[in-house]
Amino acid sequence: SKFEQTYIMIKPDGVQRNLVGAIIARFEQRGFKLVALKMVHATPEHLEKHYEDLKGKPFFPGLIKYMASGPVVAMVWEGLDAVKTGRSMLGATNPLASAPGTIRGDYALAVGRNIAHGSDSVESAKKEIAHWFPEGIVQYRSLLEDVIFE
Ligand code: DAT
Ligand code: MG
Repeated sequence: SKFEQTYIMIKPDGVQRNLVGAIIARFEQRGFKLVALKMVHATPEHLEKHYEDLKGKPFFPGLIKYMASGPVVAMVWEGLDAVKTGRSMLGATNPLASAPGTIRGDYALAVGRNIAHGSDSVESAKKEIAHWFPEGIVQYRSLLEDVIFE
């Protein structure tokens, strides 16, 4: 649906490397609508919940430490197939396999420092949006809707 939403998060390394503007610009230019945005220095507990499916993986403690090391930029982007297209814009989890032209393929080298997160399904997007934006998100009509969609 053209109102599908995905949770995109710029990780602490993306913030430190001043990539916030570049990443936001990619989503804006692709045609997505920004519906939520904030900077958060998340607690380990909050991040453990976000990554609960990965609990038990050998890299889990390091992942939580890295994600809690500084602020992240939490965003919700809306548009046609936002979840899948968001993932393809991010590139593969391991930057070694991320194509040039993707966010990870252009800006990252190491799997444990891969710049940004994107929801992997509509169902996890809903969970992640509720987890990061319990206060709710705004609703507004994009004036570009009739130009960007059929
Ligand atoms: P993705 O972020 O592409 O959805 P994921 O959900 O499988 O990937 O893993 C979450 C994050 O955990 C990933 O962005 C980076 C880190 N990670 C995944 N696999 C890893 C590994 N083998 N070594 C180190 N970090 C890893
Ligand atoms: Mg994931």
